[in-house]
Amino acid sequence: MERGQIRKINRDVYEVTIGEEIVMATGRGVFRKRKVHPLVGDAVSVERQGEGEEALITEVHERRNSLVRPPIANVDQAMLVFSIVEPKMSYHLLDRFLAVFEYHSISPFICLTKADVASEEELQSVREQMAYYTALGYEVIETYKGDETLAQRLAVLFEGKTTVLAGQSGVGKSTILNTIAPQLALETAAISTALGRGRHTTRNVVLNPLFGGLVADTPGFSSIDFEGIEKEELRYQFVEMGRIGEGCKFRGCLHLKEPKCAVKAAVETGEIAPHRYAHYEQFMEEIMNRKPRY
Ligand SMILES: Nc1nc2c(ncn2[C@@H]2O[C@H](COP(=O)(O)OP(=O)(O)OP(=O)(O)O)[C@@H](O)[C@H]2O)c(=O)[nH]1
Ligand SMILES: [Mg+2]
Ligand SMILES: [Zn+2]
Repeated sequence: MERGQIRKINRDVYEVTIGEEIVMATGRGVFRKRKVHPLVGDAVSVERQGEGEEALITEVHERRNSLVRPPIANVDQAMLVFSIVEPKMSYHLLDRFLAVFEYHSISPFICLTKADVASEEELQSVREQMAYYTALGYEVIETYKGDETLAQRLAVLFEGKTTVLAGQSGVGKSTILNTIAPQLALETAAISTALGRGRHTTRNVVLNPLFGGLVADTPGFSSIDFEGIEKEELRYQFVEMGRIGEGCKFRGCLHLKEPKCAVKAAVETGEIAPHRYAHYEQFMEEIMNRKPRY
């Protein structure tokens, strides 16, 4: 029995690295019955079979964390990729990503792309907004096509960690990885103007060794649900609310309609950005209206 890690999945075949070696493997038959779904990032036990045969994954080890979208396990941090121009920057999606990754204890940071094709106004507006997120403690980096300083800047952030890229199709996730690691030669494609959205060029989640850590390129996605986040938990995923909410009159204050709410007072003074609070209210409503899963 050997231990390895799943780096890529193609239908029912798992690419597992065992030390320096890459081995193709399939899952045990009982996985299906027991609803075990191995994910990229999973630590697994592998049993080699005869010559020319695929190895067998016999066990999926306990996960530190896992996501449904993108499907991946055991990650340390997420690089949330947003394009300033096309697709347009969405603060709703940014706050959604931040809440979900915070909930899973996956440290998020923000990477803005396409600064080369943004207008002065667009750049100024996004930088103003980002000052708020920087103050919350989130690292924000900006990049553009052919950015020669990017590798150096990301090496520091990626070193020794497992990082997942997250963002809409067409924001430039694969382009970033090609810029900092041309040997990966990932496929990229221009956004289809007919549809006004990306084309989902990247089809699989793949973990690539990079800068002494691992980085996962992922297919683009433009929504992520709050599966697992309860209405009492959401407030702690907005980092400023967790802190300011300690001043609320009621211990269990959800910062909605309760009297003497420190969070609502902070929205009034502008200490909490109104758009952040509006997103909190929207996400709360979504969670409260969620159908129970039986
Ligand atoms: N001008 C400019 N174009 C960029 C930049 N980053 C990416 N692009 C272009 O945007 C298009 C989409 O880039 P991709 O890297 O394929 O996007 P992706 O996020 O990997 O998309 P999916 O794989 O579909 O999720 C390509 O035509 C890139 O050349 C940038 O910083 N500036
Ligand atoms: Mg891609
Ligand atoms: Zn409150």
